[in-house]
Amino acid sequence: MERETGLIVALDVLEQDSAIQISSEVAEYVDAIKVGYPLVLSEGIEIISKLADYAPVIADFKVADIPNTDMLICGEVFKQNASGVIVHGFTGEDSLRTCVEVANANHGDIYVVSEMSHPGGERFFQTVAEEIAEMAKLLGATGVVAPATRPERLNVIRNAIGDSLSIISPGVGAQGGSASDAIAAGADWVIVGRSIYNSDNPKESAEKIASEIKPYL
Ligand code: NUP
Repeated sequence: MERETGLIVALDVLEQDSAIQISSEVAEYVDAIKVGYPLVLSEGIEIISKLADYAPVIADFKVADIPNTDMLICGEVFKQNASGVIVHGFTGEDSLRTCVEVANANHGDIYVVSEMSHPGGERFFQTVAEEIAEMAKLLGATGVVAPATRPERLNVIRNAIGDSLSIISPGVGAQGGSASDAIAAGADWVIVGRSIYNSDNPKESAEKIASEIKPYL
């Protein structure tokens, strides 16, 4: 994924019309569109290839299964023209290795969750976040997901992996994190959902966040 704006929009809306409308409005201010279970369960997996007309699509399925099942899931996602998939790392090396292999075969990206952004993410993830991030690096993942809600933790994760992996960072706006603080702490992209898709003017909101982070890129 090319970094131009440093912004990824998370489209957790439930209707295709709204997803397409918002995508067309914000396309010039985002480097990717992230979709997850809410939209895909509501409108079907084909929504991924439809949105790929507007920007690269990252499928946030937090894949977390045995290698064979992970292979099947990632294969279906890349068939839809997704550019990347978000997976979990706590399933261990064999599962993650399989996801990376499927991504490589499809010229796609794998992003591994290191520490989740919500308050509950502190309890279990914090003890293993760096180890998961290091494993992601060792196995050739594209990047990791780290919390904009805790820039100091994001920075610890950045230091653990160095500069060769990307960090994509959710938790900006609705969850309380700041876009520019996250980029300054080491994120390459921030992921923003509700603050864009629930705003009165998604285009203006995306433009505002893109201009806030521009000096930090
Ligand atoms: O740790 C994570 N936190 C998080 O919010 C990992 C994620 N993948 N996400 C996702 O990012 C979450 O599921 C949602 O799609 C998006 C953040 O949305 P919002 O809080 O900006 O609305």
